[in-house]
Amino acid sequence: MTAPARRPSARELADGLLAGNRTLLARAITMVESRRPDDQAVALDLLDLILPHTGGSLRVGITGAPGVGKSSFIDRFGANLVASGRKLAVLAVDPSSTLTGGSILGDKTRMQELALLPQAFVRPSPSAGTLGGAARKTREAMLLCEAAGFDTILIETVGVGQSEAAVADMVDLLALLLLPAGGDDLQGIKRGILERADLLVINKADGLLESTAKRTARDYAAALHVLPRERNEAPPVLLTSALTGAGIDEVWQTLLRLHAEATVSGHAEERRRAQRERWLTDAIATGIEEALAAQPEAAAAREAAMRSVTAGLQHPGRAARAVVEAFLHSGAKPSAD
Ligand SMILES: Nc1nc2c(ncn2[C@@H]2O[C@H](COP(=O)(O)OP(=O)(O)O)[C@@H](O)[C@H]2O)c(=O)[nH]1
Ligand SMILES: [Mg+2]
Repeated sequence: MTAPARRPSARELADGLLAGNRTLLARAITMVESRRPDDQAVALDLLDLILPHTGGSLRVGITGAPGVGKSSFIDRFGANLVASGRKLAVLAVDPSSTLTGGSILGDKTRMQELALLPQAFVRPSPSAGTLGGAARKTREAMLLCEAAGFDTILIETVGVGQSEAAVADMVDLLALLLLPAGGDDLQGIKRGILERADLLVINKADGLLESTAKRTARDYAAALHVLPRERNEAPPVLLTSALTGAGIDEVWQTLLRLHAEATVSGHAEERRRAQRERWLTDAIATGIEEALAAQPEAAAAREAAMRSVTAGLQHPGRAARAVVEAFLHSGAKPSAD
């Protein structure tokens, strides 16, 4: 029996990944995703060390319904980026992929081309137990990839519920992939995500579906014009085929143009600032939540409150007050990390 590998220190991980060591990058991401308190302590130190080397990449979210072709698209798109000299990291957050036993088997095979390239790094993120399937630590993983020298980060997320909103909160640009189909009803796509997408891509615009795809693009373009948006401009609608590669390069050119415009207008920096703010707010809420759960009296008070609120005996505001009181008077201390 071989002894388990010694846990690397934050310094070793930082030095290794700053030097571009991919094995240590992978271990660092595992460390950051770990729920073990000793791992979390190392992860926080590691993030302190690498922080000055982060923020320099273009961060792009790729979202859309299962089967729309996100992984296939990323494989093609990513190969093009690498060919043009970019260093690409792909973080795949796809609960449907993890169903097959904790690994992203389906995507791994679909990102065959990319996975073989030394300039690309493909990493599935476990999404179990997180809000809407967005990985709990995708933001941290993204910073680690940046510190390791990747200048382009793609985050694949399945377009369900809150996961796409969570991803929109961590990227510079969000591309929404759609299928060629009756655009009349907007395919049941929620308005929320249409309002947040910077770019719409009708994928599978090939073979028999090509003319349908064109019509779908027109329908969306028309619908987007009447949709209220944060910024004034409606997002571009493009056609691609991940099968033939058609339109893939135009997606990249469009993303670069949108990013250049957002940089000039100040919108890009404003978006990152708002994202850091949201991240801190989330981290504080998570920290308090964990501290509360770890404190027996407060946890018991919460259970009692939950029972009386769900039974309709107390209104949530009053019950919450009791939980907070129990917590504050419990002398709870945040865990040492
Ligand atoms: N005809 C056609 N099929 C595609 C295209 N892109 C993906 N597919 C197929 O659609 C299926 C789902 O693709 P996948 O990339 O796994 O979708 P994801 O779930 O969104 O990641 C696979 O069988 C792909 O081969 C495309 O552009 N054209
Ligand atoms: Mg996929």
